[in-house]
Amino acid sequence: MKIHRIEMREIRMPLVHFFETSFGRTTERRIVLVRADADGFSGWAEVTCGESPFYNYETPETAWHILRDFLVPWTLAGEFNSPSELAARFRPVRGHAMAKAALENALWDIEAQEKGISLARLIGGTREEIPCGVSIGIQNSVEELLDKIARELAAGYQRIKVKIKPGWDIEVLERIRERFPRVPLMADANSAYSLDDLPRLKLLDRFFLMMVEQPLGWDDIIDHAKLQKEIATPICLDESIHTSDDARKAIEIGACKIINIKLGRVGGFTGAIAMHDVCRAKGVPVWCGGMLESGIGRAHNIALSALEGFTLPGDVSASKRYWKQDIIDPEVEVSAHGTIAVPARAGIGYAPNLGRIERVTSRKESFGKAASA
Ligand code: OSB
Ligand code: MG
Repeated sequence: MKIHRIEMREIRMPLVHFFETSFGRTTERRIVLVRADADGFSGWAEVTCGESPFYNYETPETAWHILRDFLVPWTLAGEFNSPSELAARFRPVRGHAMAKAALENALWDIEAQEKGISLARLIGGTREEIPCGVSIGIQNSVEELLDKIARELAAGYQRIKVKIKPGWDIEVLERIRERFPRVPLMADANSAYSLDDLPRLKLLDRFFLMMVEQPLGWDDIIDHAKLQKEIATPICLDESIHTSDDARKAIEIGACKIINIKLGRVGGFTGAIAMHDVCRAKGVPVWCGGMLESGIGRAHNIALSALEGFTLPGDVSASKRYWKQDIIDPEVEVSAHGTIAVPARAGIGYAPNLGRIERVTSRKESFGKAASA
């Protein structure tokens, strides 16, 4: 595969409802999209970082810089037998996994189109539909949160994840359990606690949560291992797991029982598949996390979730929960039993809506040569 042209663009799209975590509130997304052209095919992917360096250190601005000045020229300079070779080519750049993932994942889309198969099948995915949950942010009131949960359950979603932080945790979970005693429920703290909060974290065991996600430091596994010995609720790690080796170490020291795999955080499909394989060999279930993606990133998440080890419902849900109008056709829809059908069409299986993408673009830059034909 020889990439002859790469286009980067930034799009801006308001969320239909703000999304709030322990690190802040998002109302409008800024997303860097990458389009790579090779052999008559175009592959698309997105950088999944947030607008501010709060989930991790990447932002649209850092991704633009790293892509434009390093990753894009390196990609245009070579030929590849497989998209997985990009990971090795990108290794000199430390970190910046979300910038790397966008380019690598665009090449996976091209590879699937060249082979005439779906991206899900190309990476070894076997599922025809994936189980879906929703991640519900911190709301202005508990009543609003309870209403939202009721609506998502009525729509068919298989599990509810709520965001927690000090001041929005035990009392909120109590109210949720009062009204929904048996729904599959989990809580994500996005690193809002430390071991000093142990007495409070122990109270989580009252609620029979499926798991608590990343309660402690964003770069920690040691304290999570200490915490896991003190609580019955399974710990799921997100922020602190970047490589399959991180996953192996965390599992070996007992820092978690479940891992949330995000394509951006792990640098793309090559890293995600490796992490999935390590977890599977160790009997640790995984699920696919979300980063408020546009339809492009969402399509990649659906393909990843088709792998056998993704046994738990993920944070991959319908386009309309995020956008008035998504940038792909068709939009991602969820069935009444809380699943998304994995598309059988070649590549990511959804068509980027070029007119719509153009309308929401705020900047654009191209590299390499247009096709000569
Ligand atoms: O921790 O999983 C997280 C969104 C932004 C940053 C971090 C996280 C999230 C979500 C949203 O939980 C998941 C989604 O609906 O895309
Ligand atoms: Mg999380």
